[in-house]
Amino acid sequence: MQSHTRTTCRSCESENLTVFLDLGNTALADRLVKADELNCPEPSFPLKVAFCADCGLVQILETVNPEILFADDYPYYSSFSPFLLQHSKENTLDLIDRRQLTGESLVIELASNDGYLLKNYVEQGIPVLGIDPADGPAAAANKINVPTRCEFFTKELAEQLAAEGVKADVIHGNNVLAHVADTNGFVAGIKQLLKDTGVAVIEAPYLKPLIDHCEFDTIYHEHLCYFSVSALDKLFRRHGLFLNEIKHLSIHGGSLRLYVEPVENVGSSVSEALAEEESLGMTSIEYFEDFSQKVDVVKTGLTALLRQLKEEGHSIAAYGAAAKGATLINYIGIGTDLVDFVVDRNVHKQGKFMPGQKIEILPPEALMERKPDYVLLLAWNFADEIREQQSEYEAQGGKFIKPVPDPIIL
Ligand code: DWN
Repeated sequence: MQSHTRTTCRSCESENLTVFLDLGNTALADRLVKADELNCPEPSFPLKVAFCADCGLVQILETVNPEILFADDYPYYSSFSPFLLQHSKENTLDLIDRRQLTGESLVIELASNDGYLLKNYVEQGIPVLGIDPADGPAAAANKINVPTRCEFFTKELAEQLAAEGVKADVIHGNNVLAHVADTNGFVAGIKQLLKDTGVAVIEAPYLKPLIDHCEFDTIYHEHLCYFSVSALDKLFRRHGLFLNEIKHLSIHGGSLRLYVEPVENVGSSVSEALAEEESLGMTSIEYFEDFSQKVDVVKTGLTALLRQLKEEGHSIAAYGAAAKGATLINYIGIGTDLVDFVVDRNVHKQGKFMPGQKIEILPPEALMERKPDYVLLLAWNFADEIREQQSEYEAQGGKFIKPVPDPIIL
């Protein structure tokens, strides 16, 4: 099965779904094209976004086979972002203190990637277990002594581990809850694997900034769900878990860190967010009805800006072979007629080509070698970090373009 189109909600199984955005048939955002595949047909799948009137979950309707999305050759390695490494270290040190973790504790991370987060516990002598289906990142984690099982986390795996006496004091799950095809099974697995005194600490992009800042490029086939606090609250309660605390994070364009426990102890951070979403109307379709028009305003504005720069004789490159970058260039139609190349620090991406538009991916050094007049920030969520890193490029007159929420030259 390459993909399946749902007609019911991923969380509550309701049929009361309304599509409010259609990004068309789209290439897979993290399926970078190899040089010897440039003339081969590229798989693409529908990318429609719907709202569930019964539980409020925003979701895409197409489920692409996870084996295609995440298994072999998955190019995303978390450790290529120094900001993300620091962000994760602070999170782990805070939890070691809050939960008084010791050598008798166990920390499990779901979608543990290359060990970027669990390594902080290993350094403190706290036992860990990583679970990630992508063979490259899992192998990289095992190489730095972060014990990692290269497989998908499922309710069945949770039951198997629990039967072996494996129970976690802390379960991490960063940028994974939105990715799993079996949303309910995944949450039920967390419940199965968590000690009664344990906590699941989950990070996921937050729906509110996505809509407020028109971050439509963060929509791609890996991201099946786009979470509001109210939709998350209903999802966890369905499985005897309680969303007791949230923290708002700036990472990835605006995320939530969720603290989920088997005991109900809902704090003000959650009750305030639920009240705000209710008052804003995020629990009804009207909140989303003009989003499609907002997206087309960005499409028109960015296309006009890039075309004007090209007509003025300027050269344009892009920074960040990000999944979000694939959505942006493919929905808007930004090809090699406008952008000469993309740069990215991830060596696993260099030498390949962007999905759909097939723009070549080079190391960041190409910016100083080729000195494009403008660089489109496809990884706009790391703008500060990238501009600091590329300060010499800007000092010599290079300019960055931020595509969302409004296309601007920085
Ligand atoms: O959910 C997901 C998010 C968290 O990460 C995954 N499904 C896929 C991925 O999405 P993305 O590729 O849009 O995420 P990033 O982390 O915004 O991508 C940034 C890209 O930019 C990476 O390819 C790394 C690269 N990069 C770089 O070249 N130089 C990043 C930084 C910070 C840099 O300095």
